[in-house]
Amino acid sequence: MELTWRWFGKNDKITLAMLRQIGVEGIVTALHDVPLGEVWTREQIRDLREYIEAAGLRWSVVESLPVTETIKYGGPDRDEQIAIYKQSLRNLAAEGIHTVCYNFMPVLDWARTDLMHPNADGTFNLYFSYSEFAYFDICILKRAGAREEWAQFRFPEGVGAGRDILAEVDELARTSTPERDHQLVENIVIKTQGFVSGNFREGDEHPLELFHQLLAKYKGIGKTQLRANMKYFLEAIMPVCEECGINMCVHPDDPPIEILGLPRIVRTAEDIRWFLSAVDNPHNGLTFCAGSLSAGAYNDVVAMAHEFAPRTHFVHLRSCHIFPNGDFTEASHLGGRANVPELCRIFQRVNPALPMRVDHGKTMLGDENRGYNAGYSFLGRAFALAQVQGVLAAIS
Ligand code: DNO
Repeated sequence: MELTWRWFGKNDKITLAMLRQIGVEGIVTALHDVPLGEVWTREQIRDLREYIEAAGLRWSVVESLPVTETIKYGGPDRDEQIAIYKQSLRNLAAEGIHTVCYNFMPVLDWARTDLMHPNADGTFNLYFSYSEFAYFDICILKRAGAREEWAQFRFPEGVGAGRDILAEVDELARTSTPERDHQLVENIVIKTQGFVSGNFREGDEHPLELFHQLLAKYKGIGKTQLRANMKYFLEAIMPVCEECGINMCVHPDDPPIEILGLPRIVRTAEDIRWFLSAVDNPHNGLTFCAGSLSAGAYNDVVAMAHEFAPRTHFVHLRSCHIFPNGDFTEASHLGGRANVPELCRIFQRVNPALPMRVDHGKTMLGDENRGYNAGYSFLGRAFALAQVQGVLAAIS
């Protein structure tokens, strides 16, 4: 596989020169400064591509070209937004970039409740607690109907047996402080979303109001409608992808559960089968995010890799550990549920040129003081990359 790295542009504290030193070959990035819904111009793309190439690297994958909410909920201006999307795809292809990652998660991109969960060895990982997320939903966001929905919530078979989420939420409500509430909002809305989604930004003063406005757009939209909207989008862009040789690869929902009363449609093998066959075109493919998929107790990640490798255009290597109570954390890249070594074997065999990035990494050895984006440490990711390089060497 091609060894790539997610880099956040010219202001990233991690420089391209540093990445050369650890064996990175390709860069995964986006035009992070272009506001949501605007065309990525050829000039802007060329400028960044040349910057990357001047450092001896190549721009391998776009992550992400954002699909605006109106396309997801099917708003009145979605065709306009799709036309803009197509133009950005044409411009990317004209500059030689042919792999485009995106997601179809409504409102919230990825979700975690704790970004600095301490491990016994002194490192830190990302963590998702169901009760803290439910507490955010019910007591901080105060979403209408949230308590009733959480009362109905069932963990997948094998985890979370006997857990009473509402009792835990009430206990959190009793013991929480304004500082802890603030931290939870920072974790769920600002620090995880700010650098990836474009819906929320560092410094937003009223993130919860914005949250409510976005949630309101999805009133009455369930799984069937969201699927129809994804199909509409994919059918509209496929002719451009064929003409320009662009491979689209949707990122799975992270975590692969329905949250905030919103449908999520890229969670399971059945979901992936659905969108691949609904628009059965080789340019319509998957970002195989082993981390996101392994956070779902019902997902057999290795079996999914066997099944979906032929339509996988980009791989994220990472692995989650699910605790008996259902919460999950991000495990070592050689541990957890995903079985990264076996995934490397599968993808390496199907397509040795497939771009792969190690996804997230522990925060370790001083990463914590450097102000990196959540999950995107330098030493933690470099360590994981070295582990994967070793696995790949052993395989070949
Ligand atoms: C988080 C990421 C996601 C991902 C987007 C792709 O670390 O995996 O933000 O980049 O969902 O569109």
